[in-house]
Amino acid sequence: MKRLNSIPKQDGFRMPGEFEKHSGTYIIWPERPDNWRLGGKPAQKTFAEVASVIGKYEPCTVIVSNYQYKNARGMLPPYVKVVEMSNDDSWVRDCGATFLVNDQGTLRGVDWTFNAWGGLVDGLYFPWDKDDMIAEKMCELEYADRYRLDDFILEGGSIHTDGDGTLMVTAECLLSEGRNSHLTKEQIEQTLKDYLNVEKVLWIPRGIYNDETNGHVDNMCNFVKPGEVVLAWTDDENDPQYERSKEAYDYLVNETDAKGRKLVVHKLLIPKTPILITKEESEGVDAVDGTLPRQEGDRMAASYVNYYTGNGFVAVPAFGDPHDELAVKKLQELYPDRTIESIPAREILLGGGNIHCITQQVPSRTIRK
Ligand code: KQY
Repeated sequence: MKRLNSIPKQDGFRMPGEFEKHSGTYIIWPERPDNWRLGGKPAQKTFAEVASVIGKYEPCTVIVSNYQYKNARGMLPPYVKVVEMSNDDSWVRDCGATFLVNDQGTLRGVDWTFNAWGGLVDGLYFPWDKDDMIAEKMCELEYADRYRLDDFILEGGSIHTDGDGTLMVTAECLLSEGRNSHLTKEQIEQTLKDYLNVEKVLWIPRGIYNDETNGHVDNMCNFVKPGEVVLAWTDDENDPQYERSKEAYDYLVNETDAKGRKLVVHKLLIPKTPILITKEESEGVDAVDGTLPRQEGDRMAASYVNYYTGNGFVAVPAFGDPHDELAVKKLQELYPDRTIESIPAREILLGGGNIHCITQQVPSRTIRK
C-alpha cells in the first residue's frame, strides 16, 4: 500500500465518529511483564473477554507477537481473528492507525509518530519502535493507503471526534513537553484540522487525575453524538478529580461545536471509592528501569468514560464499585439503541488504561450520497 504525501482534508477524507458504523475492531494481546502483572496472565483473560464481546457484534482482530500466538489463539474464540505482528505493548488505540474515509467509501489511515506517551521526556517505556510500525501494518491489512507524519507525535487516545467537524483534546496532553514541544498550539491545531478534516478543536484543560498518558481525552470525555458529550465527574469537592472535571464542565458548557451547536454535557460519575494498587498487584509487576513503576497504594485513573462504542453495543469497564451499575444505567439512557456490555476491567486499569485504550475501530467503507 502507498505512503501519501498529500493532506487528507484536501483529499476529501475525514475521521468518522466512533459511533458511526465499523467494519471491525483491532486489539493487541498483552504480555510484557514490566507492565502487566504475572507475565500478563490475568490481563490476557480480560483482553480475551473484551475481544469475545466485541466479536459478537463486529469482526474483531487480535494482534499478537510470535511468542504468544498459540496461547492467544487458544484463549480466543474462533470468531476472533488472530494475526502475528511484533509489538512493544498492547495499546492499539495509541499506536494503531487512525482510519479515515471519503464519501466514495475509500479507507485511508493516518500513521502518527508514536513515542510511548512522551519519549525520553516522560515516556512509559523504551524502546517503542515496534509499536511505531503497527499503524503501517494495520493499513496493509486493511488495503488502506497511509498518511505518515514523521515529525508529529500523537496517540489515538488523545483525540475524539464527532465526525462532523469537531475534535476534542486536552491541553495537558497535546501541549506536553514530550510530544510536540517544537510546535505552537496553533500549529498543532492546524495539523489536527488538516489530517482529521475538522474545523474546530475543543481544548479541555486537563484529563483524569494521575493519568499516566498526560491526561488523554478518552479517559475524560467522549462524544455520544454530534452536540452531546459525556464527561467524567465527581461531586466530591475534596477529590483531586473535582477541580479537573469542574474546569472541563465550565469550559464545555460555554463552547459551541463546529456547526455552532451548544454542547449538551452529561456527567458520568467516576468510581465512588478511589481504585488503588494492592501489594499483591504491585509485586506481580517486574520492576525494570525506564518503565513506570507500579507501587502499592497508588491511585489509578479509573473512569467509565474509557468505554468503546461499536456496532450495536457499548463496552464499559467495571471496577467492582457501587458506581459500576450507575454507569451502565446512564450509558443505556444515552445509547438507547445499543446493548451496554459491562466488563470487569481492573486488570486493564492496572496496565494504565482501559477498554477504549486497547481497541481501535476501522470505519465502514460506506458510500455517502
Ligand atoms: O491509556 C492509554 N491510552 C494507554 C496507557 C498506556 C499505559 C502504558 N503503561
